Amino acid sequence: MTAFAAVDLGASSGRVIVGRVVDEGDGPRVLLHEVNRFPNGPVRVPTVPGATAGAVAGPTRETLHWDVLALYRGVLDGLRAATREVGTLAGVGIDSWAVDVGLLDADGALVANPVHYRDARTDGIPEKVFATVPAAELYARTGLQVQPFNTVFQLVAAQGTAALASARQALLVPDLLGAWLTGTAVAEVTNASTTGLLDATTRTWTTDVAERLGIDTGLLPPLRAPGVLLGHVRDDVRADLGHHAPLPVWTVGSHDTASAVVAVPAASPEFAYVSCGTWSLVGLELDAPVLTEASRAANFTNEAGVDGTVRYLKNVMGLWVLQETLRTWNDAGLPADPPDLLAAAAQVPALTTVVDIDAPDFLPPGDMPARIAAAAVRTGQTPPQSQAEVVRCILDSLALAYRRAVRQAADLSGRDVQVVHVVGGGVRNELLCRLTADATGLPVVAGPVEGAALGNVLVQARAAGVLHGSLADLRAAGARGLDLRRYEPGGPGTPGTPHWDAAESRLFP
Ligand code: ADP
Ligand code: LRH
Repeated sequence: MTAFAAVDLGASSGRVIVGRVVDEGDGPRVLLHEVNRFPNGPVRVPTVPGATAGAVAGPTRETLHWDVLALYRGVLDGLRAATREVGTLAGVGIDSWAVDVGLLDADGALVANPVHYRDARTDGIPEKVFATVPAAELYARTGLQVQPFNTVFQLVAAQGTAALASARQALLVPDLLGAWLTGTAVAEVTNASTTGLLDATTRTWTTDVAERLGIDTGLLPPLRAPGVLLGHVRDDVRADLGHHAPLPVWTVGSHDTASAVVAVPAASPEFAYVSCGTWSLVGLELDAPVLTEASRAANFTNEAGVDGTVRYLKNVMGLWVLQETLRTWNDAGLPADPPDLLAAAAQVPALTTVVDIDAPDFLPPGDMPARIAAAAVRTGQTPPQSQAEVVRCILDSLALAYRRAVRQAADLSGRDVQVVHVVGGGVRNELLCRLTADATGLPVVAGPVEGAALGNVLVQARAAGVLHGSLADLRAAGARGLDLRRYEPGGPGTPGTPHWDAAESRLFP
């Protein structure tokens, strides 16, 4: 038995999970055990006018940040617990949400808490960037979807700030934590592919694009593939963890979605996936990027996967909308118990109200029920009235968006899709899984819940020489330990695929 620690930082919680690779004669499999979970989310922090002595007080601004030090503490606590549990770990791997960076100054110190990708500082920035580097040119090079939060837009938005002026290196969140553990600063390539500054074909930095945009290319660290040794945990940290043997840190698919896709328990290549957590990432695994104009118009992204694969996918707004709805109700003193609300939503007639869940209105934190009502009115529908109707509207709208994304991905790439795999926390939402099967007209296989952690462990285990072979071999090892659930179109409480055709043509004429 060999054990690894997977650090997986999602937008709503961080976790440290021990993955044991065991083989009882029927082939290797991975057993996951969570040893620490800690909350994560945006923190709104104001600037203080006149923070510099003698400065003219400017208007107060508020910025959404991540509390990265609390996350680091959660990681260290988790690694300590993992060490207590298994004695000696064969490695640590770190993955997190994409795009956001911590800036380090010339002393290597963190300049400020990383800004959260839902902050409004990038409003209007994509248009400004496209005036210098046209959108079509950027897509042809990077293959990346346009989201206001792409790192390239964040760095342009930060131009002129004191923080960026003092920065010498920009580290994506998993790379920042990896650097704190080992002292080695790199950019792991799957996550680097979400910056908008990585060439989708050569997988090298597009330094020429950065220079045209006035971005200091010195900020960009050396690139590393997933599945290599980053370094060893520094002695002082290791002593603090109580880990006596040298502790390697392996690069993994450090973009959580890249790790989640590794863990998709697909038996054949004709699969689509929904990596279903705070976001829903819906798409296909390809051998080469799709850089066509039609793909750009549909805003599909070509992110780097493990073993040179391409994650050809669309960002669907995801369970974030439900999370923020529950938070809004909770703050207002209304009932906000997820199991009760999901049970009530299952009784609401399907497709009564559907909204374009990917509309930019749903990106920032806030009152989602009010935004849903406004979206319903804009499209000539009656807003959902009861809490159950609001929840049902969110789930129907998500399933409709999954259906569109799966079909578009298949059309744009010329690939056939026979099954949809759902991985991530959304696996626990049975109603959403049923609706997804019905909307797509395809069987859904749900599991694993901790997809990113499983993919993280699989890649570490191969790097450490404990597992061997191709991505398909890793998937087979990952699948062996799983309890998967299958949903067919036309399941209980679903309207039948033709009703989704009608709803789609109504909402997206
Ligand atoms: P992330 O990694 O982005 O933080 P997760 O993969 O942990 O997200 O998924 C979180 C989501 O999973 C929650 O927003 C919630 O909607 C869903 N979820 C988690 N547990 C349950 C449950 N028991 N029933 C229904 N949904 C659940
Ligand atoms: C999901 C995710 C997604 C990105 C978003 C910023 O956690 O990494 O793939 O687009 O966060």
